[in-house]
Amino acid sequence: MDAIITSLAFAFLTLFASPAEAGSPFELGSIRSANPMSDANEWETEGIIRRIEKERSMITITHEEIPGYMRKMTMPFWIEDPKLFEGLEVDDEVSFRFRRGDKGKHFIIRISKKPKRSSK
Ligand SMILES: [Cu+2]
Repeated sequence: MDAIITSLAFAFLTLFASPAEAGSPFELGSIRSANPMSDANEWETEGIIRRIEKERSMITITHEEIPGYMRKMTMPFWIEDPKLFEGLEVDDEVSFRFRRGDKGKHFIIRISKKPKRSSK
């Protein structure tokens, strides 16, 4: 009999304990707020390659306007992963994603050629 009461009591404890543990929304909230700027430092845009300098890990691109960040301009970007240079040539139209790093340098994290358009 004692054993039955004990297991019943345990079952009740488990039942009532579980909802209390469902406080995970708070954990989710803190995970989100721990990194509120995760996307604020990255942008996606398109442009035309003007210069490629592998030895300096740099590539100069005339990029389109980036709303809320930059007007259309020609500027250098840094490339940390040399693989990203593969297949790129001056005058290529590209779409790319970059992040702002230390000292205002902009690092390309993904870049791909746009399909060549037929002559306008
Ligand atoms: Cu710019």
